[in-house]
Amino acid sequence: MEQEKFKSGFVAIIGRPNVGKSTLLNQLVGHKVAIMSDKPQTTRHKIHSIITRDDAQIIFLDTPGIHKPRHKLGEYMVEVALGALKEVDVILFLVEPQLPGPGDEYIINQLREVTTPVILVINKIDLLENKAELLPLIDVFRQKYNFAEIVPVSALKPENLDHLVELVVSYLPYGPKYYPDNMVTDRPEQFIMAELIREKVLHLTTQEVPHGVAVVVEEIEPRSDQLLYVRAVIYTEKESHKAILIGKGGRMLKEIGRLAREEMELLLGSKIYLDLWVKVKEDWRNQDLYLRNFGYAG
Ligand code: GDP
Ligand code: MG
Ligand code: K
Repeated sequence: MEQEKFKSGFVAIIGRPNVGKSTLLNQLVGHKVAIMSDKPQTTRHKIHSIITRDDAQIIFLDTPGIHKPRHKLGEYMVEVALGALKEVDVILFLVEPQLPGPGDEYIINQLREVTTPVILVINKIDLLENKAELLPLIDVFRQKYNFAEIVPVSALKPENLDHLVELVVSYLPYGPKYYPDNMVTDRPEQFIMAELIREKVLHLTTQEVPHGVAVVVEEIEPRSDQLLYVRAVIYTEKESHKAILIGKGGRMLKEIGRLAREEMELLLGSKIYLDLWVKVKEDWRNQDLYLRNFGYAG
């Protein structure tokens, strides 16, 4: 492929919580980078994942969910998401195969401020009993916004994802290969480790605990050729949550640590000693200082 024919660009994936943004990213890139959970709002950071082909490089941002903010962290998340939309070449707007709800309408209204081409991705079509239901749905969405394309897919199954990638590439400008071929993310290991631990917390705990949780990897130190020492802290807002996270006789924390460690070892290909702590920081979500400490701002 001639250099000047190479295409490259940035793609933002947006949509209500739980529409399948992380699942789509993981499926497209084929590596576990974005963090999945069955609870909403697990993705707080922009995650860059990268697809490199002979003719193109697509760099994906997994933006935080755009929704009406309820606290400072929420405001920051919306800001990040909207800011990202103006810098990208293509926006993938994910919805479920249902009539647009208030969450979708809110995002569509935000999109009126950007000129970037928006591809509407109707995800989870595997849940439809009859694919003919798609046609009236596509019409409803078409009337709400001037989408560049409308593509039904299943991120999970997967279905129609190759077509989606082709469409994305068709909207990319000619440009350089920004990242080396074998790179799938530009996030440091520290961040990915913290997200893996947070994912385990989300999976193993219930209801009120997860959204008040942040994980910080404070230290990574090779102890030998084969062993990496990692110290991480799970910050929570309440003593009662701390008790849940530690569990009877420390069982919950052990289980979180074991599952996270196993995945880190797979990811990094080395043995890991995970030194995992739980600490209480009251109301951290409303304090800018803590947001900064946790890497959400600045
Ligand atoms: P996000 O909040 O938008 O990042 O959504 P996730 O990727 O975390 O997915 C939320 C839930 O929807 C998870 O339980 C996924 O397994 C599920 N999901 C995602 N894509 C599909 C799909 O194409 N079909 C079905 N049936 N479920 C999906
Ligand atoms: Mg997500
Ligand atoms: K989620």
